[in-house]
Amino acid sequence: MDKLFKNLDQLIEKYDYFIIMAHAHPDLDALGSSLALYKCIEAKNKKVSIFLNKDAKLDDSLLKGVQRLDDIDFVDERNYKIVDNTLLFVLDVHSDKRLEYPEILNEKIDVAVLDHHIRRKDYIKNTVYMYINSSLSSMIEMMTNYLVYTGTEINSIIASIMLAGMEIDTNEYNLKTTSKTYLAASNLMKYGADIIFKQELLKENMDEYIKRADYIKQSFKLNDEIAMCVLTDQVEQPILAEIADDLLKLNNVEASFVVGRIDNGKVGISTRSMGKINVEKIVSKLGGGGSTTNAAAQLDMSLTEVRKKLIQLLGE
Ligand SMILES: [Mn+2]
Repeated sequence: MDKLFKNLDQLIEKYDYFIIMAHAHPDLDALGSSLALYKCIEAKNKKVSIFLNKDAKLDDSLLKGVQRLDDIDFVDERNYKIVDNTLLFVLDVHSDKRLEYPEILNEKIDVAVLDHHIRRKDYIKNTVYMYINSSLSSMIEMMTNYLVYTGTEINSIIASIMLAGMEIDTNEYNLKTTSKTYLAASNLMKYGADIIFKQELLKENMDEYIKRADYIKQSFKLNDEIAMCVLTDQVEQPILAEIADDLLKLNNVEASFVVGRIDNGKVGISTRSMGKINVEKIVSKLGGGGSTTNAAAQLDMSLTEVRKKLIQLLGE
């Protein structure tokens, strides 16, 4: 990754002011990696802001983190300013539609993209720099390495946020986790990550937990290996993914398929696999995508139709 870091050093050298922006509905990987990049830029005596609407309805864990940060310059759509020689760093996302504030791309501004998601067709065009490495566990793994490379120090609050973010993105060190991921975690501990604060950040709402447990109770096995859950309530797509993750933790589940109506009026599918069953292959037949062990789709069909179609595909 040294080549990437050399490029980042050169980019930071070239511009005077930086805005860091991640995806809409930011998570701890988005925030944690933004904070690390912020500190690296600041250490080079350059001006930098993180674009995050602190008044927007933020995820609980994100709010707990943001509240503990005092020396970070946050901007949002109401007060951000673009000066001469500004670079927009886009982190943890590379599709224009998924940006926290896509309208910023209409400004005359240079854009650099750093991401760890599988490359999509609707990536941001005309960037001055783009680095996408979907084999990386998280943006935090990338940015922890950049902290080490540049010798930049961070405080215990940021280190804890980063450790929590990496734990979420790897699904507790199960997904895309390599020896380098653990090395990054070890480095975050060296920076003073606090295990208690990290646990605070990862605590979840009891009602949401019970609701998810209810859905899991309604799940059924399609055969010896596949678990399925069909949600009758309308939910947000991340809930489908969380249930799919939970089902995969159970004995004799090689793959999990979760289907439910989501907020945009479509029917969402979230799938997870231990590796033996290629869920991407199945979901791609319905217009979705992802990786062999983690894939999703959104369809303009009724819940019953999707369920039927999916069971039929799984039967093949
Ligand atoms: Mn991420």
